[in-house]
Amino acid sequence: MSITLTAFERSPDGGKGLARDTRVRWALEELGLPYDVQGVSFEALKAPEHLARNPFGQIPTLDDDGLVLFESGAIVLHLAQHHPGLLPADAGARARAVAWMFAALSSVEPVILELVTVRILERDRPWSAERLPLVQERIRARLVQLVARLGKSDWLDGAFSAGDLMMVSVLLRLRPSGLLDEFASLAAYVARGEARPAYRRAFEAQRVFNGG
Ligand code: GTB
Repeated sequence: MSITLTAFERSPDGGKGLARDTRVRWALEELGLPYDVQGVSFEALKAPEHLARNPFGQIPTLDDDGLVLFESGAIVLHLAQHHPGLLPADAGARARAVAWMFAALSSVEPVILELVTVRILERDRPWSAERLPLVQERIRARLVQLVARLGKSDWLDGAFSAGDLMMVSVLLRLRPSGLLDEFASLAAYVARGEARPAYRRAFEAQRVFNGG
């Protein structure tokens, strides 16, 4: 069995774990699967060899014994479906865990990415300052909903699952903004994820890889 993950040759975050290979590394560590990492330069991302792996010229991609996948969500789902540890055995609970993965990627991550867009990419636009509070309010609205659902539970639906792995990975992007700390139960939820030995191993591996 041979698994190769692609990651930035050197992540612009300098090893803070914000690039999306970290969530795949985390899944691989949770599942106890050995893997290699191939660093890809920004130039090589858009070259034919990598575009054959990912049509959008992005990382991460995964080569699992010749099966090449892109999209971090699809990669984590593939791994979780083929190895025990990240999806419950019960069919209903399994479907709900997958729903939480999709929720993280399509209902929570997009509003969080808007914050990156307005704060960094659109920083110099005249309307940027006016747009920022709107984006922050949209994020808060989602976080309030997550707080309500999480309640006093450790994880979103029973035992830790790929749904939590994805949700924690997405919420981590918020930490520098201070928004996460406005919601103590969510901050604690993210901290529980980060405290998992598999997350620590994944974080450390990407930190070393990126010279952080
Ligand atoms: N939907 C895809 C997935 O989930 O796999 C999105 C993949 C994606 O956005 N990949 C980014 C990429 O390859 C890296 S993770 N970008 C290069 C390009 O598009 O040319 C996004 C990212 C990049 C950098 C930081 N950082 O330095 O803080 C954080 C997150």
